[in-house]
Amino acid sequence: MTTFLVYILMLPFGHATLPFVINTWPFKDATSAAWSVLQAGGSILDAVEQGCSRCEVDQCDGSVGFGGSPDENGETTLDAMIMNGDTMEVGAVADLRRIKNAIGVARAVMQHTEHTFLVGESASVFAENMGFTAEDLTTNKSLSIFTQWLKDNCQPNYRKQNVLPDPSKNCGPYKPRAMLKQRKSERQIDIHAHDTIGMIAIGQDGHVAAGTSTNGANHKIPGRVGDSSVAGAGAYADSTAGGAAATGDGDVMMRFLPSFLAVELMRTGADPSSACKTAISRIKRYYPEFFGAVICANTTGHYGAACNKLPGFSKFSFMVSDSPSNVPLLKSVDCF
Ligand code: SD4
Repeated sequence: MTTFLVYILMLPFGHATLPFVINTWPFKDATSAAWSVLQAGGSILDAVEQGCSRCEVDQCDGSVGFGGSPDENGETTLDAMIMNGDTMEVGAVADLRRIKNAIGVARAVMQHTEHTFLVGESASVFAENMGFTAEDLTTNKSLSIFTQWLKDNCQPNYRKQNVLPDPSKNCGPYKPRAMLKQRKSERQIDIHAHDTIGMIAIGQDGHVAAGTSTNGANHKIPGRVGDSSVAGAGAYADSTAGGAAATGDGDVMMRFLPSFLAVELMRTGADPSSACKTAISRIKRYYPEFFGAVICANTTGHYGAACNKLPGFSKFSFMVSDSPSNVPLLKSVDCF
């Protein structure tokens, strides 16, 4: 009986008619934007790019696009990635400065270079040369988040306790403190500060594309690259198996390549829900309190999601759109 109940709670895994779009969080305008591309006969890569772009313009939840997650210097920097599951090409950018359309730059990396991943200042110069507009990503909101953080003595931050001055009470600059036993960090993760858009589009013929866009983590250390821009971590697409995308505490999640793992599990026959669940379980084993969720979809239209249950995070919402629905449908899964 217990087993049966648990099984019910782990559902839904759903089924959509091809083509369809699925994305993390209730970012329905992004779903609509991607869906419109597919409806108009556009490519799955265009759908993913347009869907994620929409979130960048809308500054979804403040954690995608400009004006969110100021780093330790108060600057917003962006991470994004796009993957073609037919050719296994990837375009990615991280620590992108001054350019709002990060997923567009990621697409340009894929389309116009033999590289996979450009970062930092040089990625911004590349973007400018490709015709993207350089502008300030700071807004009044990101400035006030930053100012408040400075007033709070730079709390919380991402430093371990083995630096000086004591990072739990002081701002930097920090230097290493020799031979100190590490205390576990008591950093409080604000789950609302982690809402990457991760999107998978599956075409009529079962071809898969996936992508992500985010401004990363509030008060990150300048130079930090999150999971979203890393293929296999933030998202993965393989038209012979399926697609997956992740959201959450990227510093932890990227160590486990959860999107790659989920796609590989689907390749060996796992249904999308259990593939997502195994990817979460793998991380949980080492970091039981990590914040994160994964969405998974296979080439026959089945999809699912899983998330790690935490106080204040017991359900994870995501969006799906296909032709029978024709509007983005809000789905959710119980975390475990
Ligand atoms: C990161 N995973 O940079 C991203 C942030 C995020 O939901 O919110 N994901 O860690």
